[in-house]
Amino acid sequence: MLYHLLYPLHASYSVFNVFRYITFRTLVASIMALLISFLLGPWFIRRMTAQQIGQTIRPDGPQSHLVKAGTPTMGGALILFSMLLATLLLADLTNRYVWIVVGVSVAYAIIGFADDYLKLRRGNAWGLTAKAKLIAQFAVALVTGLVLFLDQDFSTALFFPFVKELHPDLGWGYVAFAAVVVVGASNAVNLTDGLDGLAIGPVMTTAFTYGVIAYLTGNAKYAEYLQIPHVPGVGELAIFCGALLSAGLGFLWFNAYPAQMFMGDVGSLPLGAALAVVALVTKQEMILIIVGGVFVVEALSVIFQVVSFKLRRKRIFRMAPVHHHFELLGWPEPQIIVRFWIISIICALMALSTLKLR
Ligand code: 57M
Repeated sequence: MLYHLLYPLHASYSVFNVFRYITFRTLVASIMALLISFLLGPWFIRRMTAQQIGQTIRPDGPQSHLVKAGTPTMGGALILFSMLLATLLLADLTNRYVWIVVGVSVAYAIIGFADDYLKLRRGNAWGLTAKAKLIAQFAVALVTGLVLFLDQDFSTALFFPFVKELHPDLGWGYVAFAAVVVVGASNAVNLTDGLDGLAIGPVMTTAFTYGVIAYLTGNAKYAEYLQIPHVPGVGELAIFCGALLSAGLGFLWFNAYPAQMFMGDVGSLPLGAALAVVALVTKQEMILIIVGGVFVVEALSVIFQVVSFKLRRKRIFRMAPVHHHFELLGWPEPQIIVRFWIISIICALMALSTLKLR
C-alpha cells in the first residue's frame, strides 16, 4: 500500500525513489513488524489472560509442563497480524507471489484458529481431529499447487543443490508435490512447537535464509552469477520474509523461557506453510530440508517412534518429538531450546553455502 502511494511521488520528490528498492522496503517492513509485535505483546497477553484463553496441558506429557497450564496461547495471531500488515504496506500488491503466500498464511491461520478454539472451548488438548485438520491443510495446499502449475511463467521443474544438470519436470505431479511440501512443513513446525521458543527460533532462521534466497532469485544478475533459477518478481517475498522474521522476534520476547504466551496452532500451522510456499516459488524447495533441519528431525522422530511402537511395541526415544526425549534425559528446557537454535543456525549457513557451491 505505502509502496503504491509513496513511490509515484519520486517524480516530484526524489527521496521517494528509495521505495523502488526491495532492500529498503524489507528493512522498513522488518522494523514495522518488530515494533507492532513487541508493542502489542503485553496488551495481547493481558487480553488472553482476561479472556482465560490459556493452554490446557495433556496429562501424559512431561511433568515439567504441568506448571505451564493456563499460559496464554494463540500468540500466533499477533505474529500473523504484524507480519501481514507490514507485508501489505510495503510489498508490491500487484505481485502474484505476495498474494499466494499471504493467502496460504491466512487459510492455515484459520485452520489453526479453529483447532485452538476447539481446544479452549472443550478445555482439553484435543482440537480438530487429525483427519479434519489434514483434509483442510491438503485442500489449501492442493489449490496452491494448482495455482502455481497453471501459472504459465512458473516452472514445475525441480532443482537440486550441487547438481546443476538435474532438474526433472514434474508436470501435473507438481501439484501433489507442492501440496506435500506445504502440509509437511506446516505439521513439522507444529510438532516442533513444544518448548518455549523452540519453534519460533528455527522459523526465524529459515525466514532469513529464504529472504536472502528470494532476493537473489528475483534478481537476474545475481541468479545468473549463482547459476540458480531466476524467478522474476519473487524478490518481493524478501519483504514477507523480513516481516515474518521480525514479527517472530517480537513474539519471542514473550515466548522466551519461561514463556508468557504460546503461539498456538494459529501460529505454527501458517508459519510452516508460508515458509514452504516461499521455498516452492523460489525454486529452492530441496534446500528447505537443509535449512529446516530441526523441523525435519522433529517430524522424523515422531514417525520413527510411532512406526517402531506399532511394529516392535518398543520406543526409540523416551518420548517423541525428540525435544521431549532430551527433557526426559534431564536436560533443562532452556538448554534444549538454545542448542536446537544453534543447530538451526548451522543448518541455515549450510543451506546458504549450497548457493555458492555449484
Ligand atoms: C503440537 N503441541 C504441544 C501450544 C503451541 C503424534 C504426536 C507426536 C502428536 C504430538 C502433538 O500433540 N503435537 C501437537 C505440539 C503443546 O503446545 C501447544 O500447541 C501449540 C503448537 N501446535 O503453541 O499452544 C504443548 O507444548 C508445550 N509448549 C511449551 N512452550 C511453547 O512455546 O512448553 C508449547 C509451546 C503445550 C506446552 O506444554 O501444552 C504438545 O507437545 O502437545 N504429541 C506430542 O507431542 C506428545 N508426544 C507423544 O504423544 N509421543 C508418543 C507418540 C505418539 C509419538 C510417544 O513418544 O510415545 C507429547 N506432547 C504433549 N504431551 N503435550 C507428549 C504428550
